[in-house]
Amino acid sequence: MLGGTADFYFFNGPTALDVIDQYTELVGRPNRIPYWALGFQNCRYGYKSVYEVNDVIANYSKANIPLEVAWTDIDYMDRTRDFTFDPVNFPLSEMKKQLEYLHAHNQKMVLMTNPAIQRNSTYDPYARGLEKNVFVKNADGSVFVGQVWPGYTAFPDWFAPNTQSWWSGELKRYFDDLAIDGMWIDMNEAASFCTGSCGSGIPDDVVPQLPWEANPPPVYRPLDTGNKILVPPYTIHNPWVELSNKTIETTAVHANGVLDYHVHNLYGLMMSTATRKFLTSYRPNTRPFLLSRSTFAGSGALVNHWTGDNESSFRDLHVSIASMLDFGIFGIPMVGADICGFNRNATEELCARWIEVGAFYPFSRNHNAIGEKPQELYRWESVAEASRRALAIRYALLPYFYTNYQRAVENGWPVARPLVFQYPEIAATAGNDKQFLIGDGLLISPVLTQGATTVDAFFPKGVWYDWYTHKAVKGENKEVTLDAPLEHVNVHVRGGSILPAQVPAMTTTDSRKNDYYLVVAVDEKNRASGRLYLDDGETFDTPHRWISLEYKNGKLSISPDSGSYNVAPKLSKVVLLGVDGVKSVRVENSKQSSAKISLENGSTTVEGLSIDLNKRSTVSFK
Ligand code: MIG
Repeated sequence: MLGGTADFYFFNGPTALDVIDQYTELVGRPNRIPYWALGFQNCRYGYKSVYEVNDVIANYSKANIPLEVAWTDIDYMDRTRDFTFDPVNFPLSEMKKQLEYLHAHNQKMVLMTNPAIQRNSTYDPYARGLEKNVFVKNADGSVFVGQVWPGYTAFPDWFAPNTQSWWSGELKRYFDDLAIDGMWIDMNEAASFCTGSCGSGIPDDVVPQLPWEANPPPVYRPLDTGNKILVPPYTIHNPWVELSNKTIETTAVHANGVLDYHVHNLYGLMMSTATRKFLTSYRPNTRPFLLSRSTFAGSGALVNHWTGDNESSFRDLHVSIASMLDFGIFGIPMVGADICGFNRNATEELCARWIEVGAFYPFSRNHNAIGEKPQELYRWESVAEASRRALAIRYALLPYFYTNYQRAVENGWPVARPLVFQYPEIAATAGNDKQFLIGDGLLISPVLTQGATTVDAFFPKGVWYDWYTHKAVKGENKEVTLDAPLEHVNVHVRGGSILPAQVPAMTTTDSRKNDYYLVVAVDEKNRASGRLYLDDGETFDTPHRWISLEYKNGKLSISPDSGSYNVAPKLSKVVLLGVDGVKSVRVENSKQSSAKISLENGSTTVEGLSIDLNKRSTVSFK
């Protein structure tokens, strides 16, 4: 922000979650995501062909690692132009086959789209855009020229009256070609390779050779310091010297003469609005999935976010936690960093440690830069094993993630939360950026340093149960050293919470068909509670149902509200953490004779139940 008039809003809480609730009430609640968006996703920049991506898809399944979404970066485009397909390496016919294959296996496809449009009169999206007068201009009325992947480019001006219909028209043609499941919008700051304008008077069809090599990094211009729009008196301490470096210039002009200077930061938000508008009109009752790099206050209502080009380093693995938590505060809870890191080569150890964190990012996607060593999760045995284990927890807890996401949609409450939200009175939690909670019941304590095989994890007061062993850790507001061999991530359930789960499968669609189970973790008073939210996970006007879960005095009450969504799979298992010595189980008034009870490390697992979740029921444990 460079100055101007600011309106301030104060949110009085009193809790952190209240503040986010109040803030998102103002700027817009997070968008509803399709259920599949919670699955694990794979991407990279630099896949050479559709066939290579086919192999990647097959290799995930061979390695028994769940893959929900196959992403392709700008590589699929013909000379990196939007809405086109490389006829040799990514021919449309083969992309269609890939999409069919994915859909037949309950998997999805997401592709990238950039805002910058190649200036080439034979490129129809540009020609149609010129005709409809949709591009950002220079002060003299000519089209503002930047440079992105396809060479010299024009930028859609989202303020111009015809831009929405033009953009929707281009996207419709593209979707009619290939009915992809979601969109990835990038470079929408908007990024450009020039320092501000690439120059005026460049004729339309001059196509510089394709990126980087032919176009060395921009030379700094002599600054016209007298021009307060180009060189404002209060700058943002841009380390690259000039404010308009590598972006649309502040002197560029939008519709009605609005200077870019005043609206620069809205570019990604407005592109998000226009793109979402298309998606909801193209598929009216389907929740779109949209991922954007540039966001602004209110973006969460439209899009989801990844944290941009990080580096394959332990430092950036660590930083990713704070970034994720920040975006929860900003009202964009569906967020994650590039798993295993984008720039630079990931090592086996780093990648294993990263999926152990990334399996719990609300948005969980491995992404790599062009030219870096492959880092798909099956590339190393230890990474594959770490992935299978961590993703098995994620997939088991999909109902819990989804329930928490619905809390975000209704109240803004982030899915991934810092410990301090839950324990504001414990000062030591305030600076903790090494652990995080999913909802209020699951604590992730990952390894973030190279070579470590233990982790010092902070446990707030209360009782915590190890996900795997069920053993209790007594929280004493101090750190406890936990074993953390390479393929293992420490995950604890907070005593007092009930986590709804489902037997995990290889896709979210298949997981949704499996039996439910509950992880009931009792507190010192032998009590626990939780909720489960259910709907079809796809449409806007779906019926839904909230189910309250409560455990006390040895009784588990399952109380669905009057919602009309009916869930088919039954509740077949209850895991009681911190409850020992159970000898018999009774469901309502009928004897559940087939129930099998097993005891381990102070926990009780009851299997063989068949409880209808659409009806109120109680289960008593004696
Ligand atoms: O690096 O499209 O942040 O995720 O792979 C410049 C290529 C352009 C930046 C994105 C990154 C993506 C890449 N893009």
